[in-house]
Amino acid sequence: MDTASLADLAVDIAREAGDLARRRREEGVAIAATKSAIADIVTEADREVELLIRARLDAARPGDGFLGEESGAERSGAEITWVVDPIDGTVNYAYGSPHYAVSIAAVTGEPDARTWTALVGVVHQPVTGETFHAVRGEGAWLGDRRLHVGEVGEAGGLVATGFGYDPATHAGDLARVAAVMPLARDLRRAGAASLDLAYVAAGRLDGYFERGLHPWDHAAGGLLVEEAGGVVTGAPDGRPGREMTVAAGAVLHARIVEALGL
Ligand code: LIP
Repeated sequence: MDTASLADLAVDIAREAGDLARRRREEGVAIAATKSAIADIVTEADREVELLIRARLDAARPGDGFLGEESGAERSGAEITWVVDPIDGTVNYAYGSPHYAVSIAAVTGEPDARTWTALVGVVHQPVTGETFHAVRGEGAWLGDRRLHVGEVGEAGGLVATGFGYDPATHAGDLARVAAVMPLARDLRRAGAASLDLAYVAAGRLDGYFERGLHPWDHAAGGLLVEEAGGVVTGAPDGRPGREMTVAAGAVLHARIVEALGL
C-alpha cells in the first residue's frame, strides 16, 4: 500500500476542504438541522464540505469506502475506507470560534473502529493553517516538524476533555473530570476532539479523555498520538470508542485509565 500517496491526497483534500469551510464561515453560517440533541447541530457548511471531500476522494480513488459524519457509511469491503469529519468542532464553527478542524483518516478493514487499522491521519486547522499528519510506522508531523507527546511534570498533566450534547450525560462526565483532576495541573475543554488529539501528539496537551466520541472524531487524531509515541485506548474492547477515549504519553495514560476505573 502506497501510504505516502494516501497521505499526500488526504493533506491536499483537507486543505481544500478547510479553505471552503473558512469561506462559508466568513459568508455566514446557517444551521441546517439538529441531530442527537438540540445542542447537536449540523450546518450547511458541514454537509457541503463533506460532499467536496467525498467527491475528491471518489475522483482520486474510485471504489474506496467512505464513512462520514454527515452522510454515513458506503461501500464496506473496500481495501481502504476514508473516515471523515468535515468540520470537527461544529459548535465552535457556528459560534465563530477558530478552533475547528477537518479530520480525514484512511483505514484498512471494515469501517468499524473496533477492528480497523488506521494507516493515515490528517487533522487540518483552517484558521491557523496548521496541518497535522501521520502515516503508520513513519511518525507524526506538523509540517516538517516531527511530533512527540509530552512527559507529564511534577505539577501534573495539562488534560483536555469534552462533554456530550445530551444534558443527561453531563453528571457522569463531570464525575469523571473530578476523578481525573488530581492528576492534572489544569483542564482544557476546547470542543474539537481531533484537535485535542493532535495537540496531545504535538505536546501542547499532556493528555485527553472523553466519553461519547464517534469514529470520525478520533480516527485521524488517534493515529497522530500513536505515531508521536503516545498511547490511545478506550472502551469498549480497549479501543477508542463511544464509551471512552483516553490518549496521552504512557505514564499519564496509565494514571488516567486507573482514575477512570477502566
Ligand atoms: C465534537 C467533538 C468534541 C465533543 C463534542 C462534539 P463535532 O464533534 O469534537 O470533542 O466534545 O461534543 O462531539 O460534533 O463538532 O463534529
